[in-house]
Amino acid sequence: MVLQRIFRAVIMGPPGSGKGTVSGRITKTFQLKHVSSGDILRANVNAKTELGLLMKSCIDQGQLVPDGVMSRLILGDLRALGNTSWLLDGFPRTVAQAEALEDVYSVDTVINLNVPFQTIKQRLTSRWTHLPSGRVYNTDFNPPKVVGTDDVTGEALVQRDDDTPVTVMRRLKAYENQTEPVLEYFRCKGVLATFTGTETNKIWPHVEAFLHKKLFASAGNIS
Ligand code: G5P
Ligand code: MG
Repeated sequence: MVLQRIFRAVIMGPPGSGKGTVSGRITKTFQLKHVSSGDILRANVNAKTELGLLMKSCIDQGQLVPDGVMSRLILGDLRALGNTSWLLDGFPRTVAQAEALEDVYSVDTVINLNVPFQTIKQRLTSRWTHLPSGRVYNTDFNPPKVVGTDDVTGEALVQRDDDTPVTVMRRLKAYENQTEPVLEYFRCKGVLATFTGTETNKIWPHVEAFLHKKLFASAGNIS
């Protein structure tokens, strides 16, 4: 499907709610570029850039990276994309970040994955990640074809340093305190769409149908 106008979307939800998983399905189905703040930060940590070295302890402790650093990083990346339709995953995460984004871009829709915390805690300890691409696996839900190996590249999978039970609890607290107010911010703007459930495979058809409707109604398309 080729969109006739630029479409800008955000995906939100607590840590482990399936943002990365659903983003993968959205980008496969629709022509949106996936921009994940967590993937960008982890790429910096992995490459030992100055930013990565500075932010590693913050990420590993389950705390948010300072707003100014984050907004500069993501807005710079979005600018570099030019006139492209995108899906932002993990940003904005505070009201200050949402305001910084809205200063430059108007967001068409915000998909909110509302998954109970109890469901999430079990998932994250069995997550395996391919760092260069951000592809995620789960030993129960979507295991890789070969244990410990990315399906596409054959490269090694790793467990994230912030997926320990203690850090997951801190990340959930940070979400409650700093990110939940962003949902209200977007609700007031009339762009928030919430999808509730405990299984991605049951949530996904609703997200897909919603985006189809949104894109057909607002953008039209040519196949
Ligand atoms: P991230 O990288 O943005 P989080 O904590 O928001 O990290 P995370 O952990 O990446 O979110 P997700 O993307 O929502 O989770 O979930 P996922 O990876 O798709 O799915 C989680 C697991 O569940 C996977 O193993 C998946 O296979 C499995 N799964 C999915 N669906 C199902 C299902 O239906 N059933 C089962 N059984 N399993 C399923 O941010 C990381 C850190 O970076 C910094 C912060 O320090 C943050 O903590 N950061 C920022 N700081 C400030 N501002 C920002 N904007 C920041 N962005 C990042
Ligand atoms: Mg993610």
